Amino acid sequence: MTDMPGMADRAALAEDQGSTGLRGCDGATDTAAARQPVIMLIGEGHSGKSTVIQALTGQDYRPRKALAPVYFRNFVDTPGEFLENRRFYRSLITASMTCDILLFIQDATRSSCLLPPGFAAMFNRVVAGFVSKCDHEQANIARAEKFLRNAGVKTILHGALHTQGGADAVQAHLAALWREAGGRRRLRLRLRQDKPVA
Ligand SMILES: Nc1nc2c(ncn2[C@@H]2O[C@H](COP(=O)(O)OP(=O)(O)OP(=O)(O)O)[C@@H](O)[C@H]2O)c(=O)[nH]1
Ligand SMILES: [Mg+2]
Repeated sequence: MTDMPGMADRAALAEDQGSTGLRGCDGATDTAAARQPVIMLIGEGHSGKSTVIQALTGQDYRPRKALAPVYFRNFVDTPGEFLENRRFYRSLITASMTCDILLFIQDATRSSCLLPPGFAAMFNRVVAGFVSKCDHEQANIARAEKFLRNAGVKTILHGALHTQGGADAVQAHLAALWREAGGRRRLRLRLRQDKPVA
């Protein structure tokens, strides 16, 4: 069991939280509110999902390409294929049941969007958006935000993740979303021994 992907990280996080581990919740129930939130990333292939996890956890996160959600610390990384093929939407919905916040990722350099209109309404969870690759010379942030809003996203998180200040801003925004959803435990995406990003 211990060499299953993500198991060691979940155990480490659970130990750090002083809880019995990550569990799914239905809204912010008492048990759920008292622990760290689980954040699921949804976005097309190469949109920057894994980079977001790397930046926010300060870890060299390198998932293997797999057609399954990957659990890492507070995060659930999903394959781009889950968005690219509507047959997999059910898998996204199922995976979201164990999560508290969904983060839709839209690549600012892309002139198209795979998130269907009103997609956020399919999930009974807090949904936020994040525009990736804002630093890219071909980035069009306004266009990416429009795509996210068209997908039903009301809150869009901002922050240049390659800087410590940007990562902190995104973490603060996620923490605010978690508090609004009823979470009582302070959001902490890095474990005590983690080093900050350069
Ligand atoms: N310039 C720039 N490049 C980025 C940014 N975020 C991600 N990238 C690059 O985009 C590519 C894809 O990033 P990933 O994080 O692997 O994307 P992903 O969504 O996890 O991709 P899949 O797992 O294949 O679905 C990598 O080469 C990253 O270095 C960003 O904010 N700015
Ligand atoms: Mg990835």
